[in-house]
Amino acid sequence: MPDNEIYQNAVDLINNANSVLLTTHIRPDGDACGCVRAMMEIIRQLGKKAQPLFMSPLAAWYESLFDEKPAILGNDVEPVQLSQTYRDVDLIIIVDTDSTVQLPGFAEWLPNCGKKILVIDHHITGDDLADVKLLDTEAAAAGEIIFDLIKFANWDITEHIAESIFIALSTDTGWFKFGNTDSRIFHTAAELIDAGARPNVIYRLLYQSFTPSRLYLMTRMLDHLELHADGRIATQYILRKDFDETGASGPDTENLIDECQRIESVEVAVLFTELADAGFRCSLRSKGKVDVRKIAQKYGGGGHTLASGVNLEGPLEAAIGSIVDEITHQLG
Ligand SMILES: [Mn+2]
Repeated sequence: MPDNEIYQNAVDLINNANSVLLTTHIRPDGDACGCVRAMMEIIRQLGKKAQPLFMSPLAAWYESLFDEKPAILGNDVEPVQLSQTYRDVDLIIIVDTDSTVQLPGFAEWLPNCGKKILVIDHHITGDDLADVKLLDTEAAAAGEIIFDLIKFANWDITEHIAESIFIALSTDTGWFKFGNTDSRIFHTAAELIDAGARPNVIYRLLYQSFTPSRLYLMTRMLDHLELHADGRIATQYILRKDFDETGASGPDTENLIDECQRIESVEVAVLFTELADAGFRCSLRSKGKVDVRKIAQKYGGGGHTLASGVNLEGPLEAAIGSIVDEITHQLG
């Protein structure tokens, strides 16, 4: 845990604020959405105004956590309108990232926005966007840091807050099965259950709420599965036409990459998703032997040792070839 002084600085920033804007990285996952929702509740509970702004659309199962559809940059608010739209905001809280490339159209506004900035993050890499940064790289999820902050500040953990943080913890650990699943996360989870989080309800929301379109998208992806390097690397891809023909959307790809990890020989799973404008989003997952963050970083991306992502230009065959070469190199 970082030292108490930084936690106190974060509490002071929040106590001194009247109106808070909350955001997180593009393609928000469960940790990102759970943290935004938890912090929103905390701030409203303190009698202050809190509003979320996301960099890209939320998956339906995360959107359902919010009473009102949260604003999306580029859809509901244009980057040039940020100063005007959020003129009464005096504090910006950014969760689960401290990286400019993860906040496209938003990060550029920060240096001259004239507002205090609090970052709550557990990633090793960062761009020093904050006045105060709560960084805990040992935390399995940013939600763990928010939990520590709430306890430090003695704020109430309502059922909603417990549920939101439980979503953050459970998704960043792949429902408590990735290598980052430590005793701390189970202690935290236990406290959240005591505070009202219902694991069975959350499990159903997260993992048993597919639309038929999403399942059809998964079958398309599995049709494109290919094994390399004696079955140690699995590559898959999803093209724009797969989205169009199945009726699925971008957020529907979440976690689909993990399916092929059921194959015993697979050490690294890679999913290429064709982007609407150009190129591919390449997501990487490792069972432990390969540090996939290094590979993502080499091409300008980032993430964790076991889960990372990077945008690559096409053509697809060339992108697959480069990534497979990088992984093969590390596998030795
Ligand atoms: Mn996270």
